[in-house]
Amino acid sequence: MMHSESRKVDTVELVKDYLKNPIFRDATLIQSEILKCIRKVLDEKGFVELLPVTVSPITDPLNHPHFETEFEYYGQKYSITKSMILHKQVAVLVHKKIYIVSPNVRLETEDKMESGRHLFDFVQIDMEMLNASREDVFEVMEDAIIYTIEKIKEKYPDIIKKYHPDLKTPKKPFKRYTVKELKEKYGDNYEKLASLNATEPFWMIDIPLLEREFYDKQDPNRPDVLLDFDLIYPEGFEEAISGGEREHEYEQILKRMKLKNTPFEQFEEYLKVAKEGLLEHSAGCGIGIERFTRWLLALDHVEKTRLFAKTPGKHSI
Ligand code: ASN
Repeated sequence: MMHSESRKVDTVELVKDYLKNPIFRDATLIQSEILKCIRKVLDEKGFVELLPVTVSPITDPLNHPHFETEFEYYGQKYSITKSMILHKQVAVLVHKKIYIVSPNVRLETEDKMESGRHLFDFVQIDMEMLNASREDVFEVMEDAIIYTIEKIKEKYPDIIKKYHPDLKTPKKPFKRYTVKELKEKYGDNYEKLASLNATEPFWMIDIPLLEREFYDKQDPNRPDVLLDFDLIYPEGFEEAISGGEREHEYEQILKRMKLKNTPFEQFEEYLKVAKEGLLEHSAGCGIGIERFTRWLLALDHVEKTRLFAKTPGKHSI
């Protein structure tokens, strides 16, 4: 158990830090520009921005240990959204290209306190495209990242010079590496080591079947891997994006749930829609806004990228 002192935050000192430490001002300014730039690219490509779902009886089961946020309201159980993935699969039937600036609450365990990459309340821009492949998603996100970096370097050269003077604008197409390739080269700690060795962001593709949830599509030709991906930042900043092509066929979703002992009851409403045959093939992803800010400014921790940040295991306001 972590000593309780390490959890405590002196709120008055924190507010004083916001006022005198330029990091908070600089990082929130850059973050505001990130939001504007990604929105601009997605809007120009014909995406429709939807409002976030913050509570629902169904949410992302996630693939790592965490605490639940369940509460009951007039006889129905709700959770705070961990990601809007299951809602995106439905929303994309209404508009073919969608995105949401989506707050997610994931009650991470305290061992994530010092990872530098985790907040238990964070925001991702979650996008989804109907009838699309992962290549289509790469194209959109590469444009969004390149445009954002160019714009920020142009508009805030002094801030970038101060925090990340050697920040390079990546070139399209970003490189792709399979998990298998990375494991062979770097061993078990492949994500961290490959990130440390890279000088530009790269796509990590073909994640093994059991390492992701039932909504990411199994490759029909190579059933031990998924048609999904992460984007990895260079210089040791690790995961930027995760996404994939989606399972939409009821039988396949059930099979995938069984493989990981996912309790059907929790996804009853989602399964009803899938059983009715309403879901269609789609692909999409989410980009973490605090992590993008952290990388652009080469900060040691995402908690410096927002006011009132919620660090796993720590107290906060
Ligand atoms: N946003 C991710 C996706 O689209 C899901 C997640 O955040 N777990 O696949």
